[in-house]
Amino acid sequence: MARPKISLIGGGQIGGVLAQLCALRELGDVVLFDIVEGMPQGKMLDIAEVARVDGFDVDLKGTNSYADIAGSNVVIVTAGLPRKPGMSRDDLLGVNAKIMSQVSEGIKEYAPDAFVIIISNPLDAMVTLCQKVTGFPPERVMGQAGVLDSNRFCSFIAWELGVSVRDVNAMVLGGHGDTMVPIIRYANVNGVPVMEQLVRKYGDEAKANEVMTAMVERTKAAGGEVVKLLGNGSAFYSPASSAIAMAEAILRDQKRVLPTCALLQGEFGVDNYYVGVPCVLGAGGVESIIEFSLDEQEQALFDKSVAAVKGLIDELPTILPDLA
Ligand code: A3D
Repeated sequence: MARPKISLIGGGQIGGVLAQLCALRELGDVVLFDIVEGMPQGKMLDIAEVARVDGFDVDLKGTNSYADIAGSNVVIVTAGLPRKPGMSRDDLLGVNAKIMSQVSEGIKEYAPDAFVIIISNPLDAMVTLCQKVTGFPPERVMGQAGVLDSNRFCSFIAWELGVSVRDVNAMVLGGHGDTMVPIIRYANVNGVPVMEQLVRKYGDEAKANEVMTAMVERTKAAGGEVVKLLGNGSAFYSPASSAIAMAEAILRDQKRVLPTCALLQGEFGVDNYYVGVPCVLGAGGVESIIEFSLDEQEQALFDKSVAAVKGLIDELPTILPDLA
């Protein structure tokens, strides 16, 4: 039986890690596309030449031609500029919208049956644009942000409580920007509420709230924290691993419940906008959206985050006048 095929559009920092992870997990044959000549070919040769040590049997190809992505089951897009220290993700809209438009045309022409996972920023706007240009059904076009944002939140909780991060469950909803919404109420350690653990640890509700607020704020600013430390470029290991979890859920029909940037059609009171919500990912892509009641404060924060995404979407026709 033929192996699945995964194409990675953008062979930069995240693209290279994605390619290596696909190979290590034997998710399928991998094509790495970039406009820079030689670079994707070099990266794929480098990874392929250690297959014996790592023990994988998949074909790896670097390319500058969209024709090579034909027959892809999954396409993951990282093409576009990353931010520099001091920049917000939204500052990338103008330049990355033009790149995403070209990339989406390539996917539409050469991989018309693929599931597409976008990583390029500003995430929610780039996913919206890709869906519009490809015209693919919304369950086949989604964005990675929530898996990473939620993992960051879980990591901070685990470090604070001194427990394994594998036992922490906490989610971040909304747009992938400064207005993202970490959900405190359902954060738990194997079912035990995190807030209760913090109150027990500090013996004081006010201090527990202060510690939680600091973790929420750190989560919202976590991408920028890495950008500042790196000095050049943004996080790349963590977004790659997060997108691989999504791709694997689809390719192996795992029905994983992962925070995904998906098209809302009435869910959470939002009509026709892409934002991050818990979704079931399986062989059908975004198979369903898991809706639940937000309290008044959470809904207000979620609405604010959706409004920020809408603001970016409204700017797209100015950048791309041909966009219907
Ligand atoms: P980088 O290492 O610069 O790689 C981007 C690649 O895109 C480069 O190799 C470019 O040559 C390539 N590229 C540029 N234009 C095109 C084009 N028209 N067609 C194909 N390839 C092109 O960046 P990176 O890998 O660090 O980041 C990629 C994107 O992911 C950026 O927009 C980041 O902001 C974004 N990002 C998202 C997250 C999320 O969690 C959503 C996290 C971190 C970074």
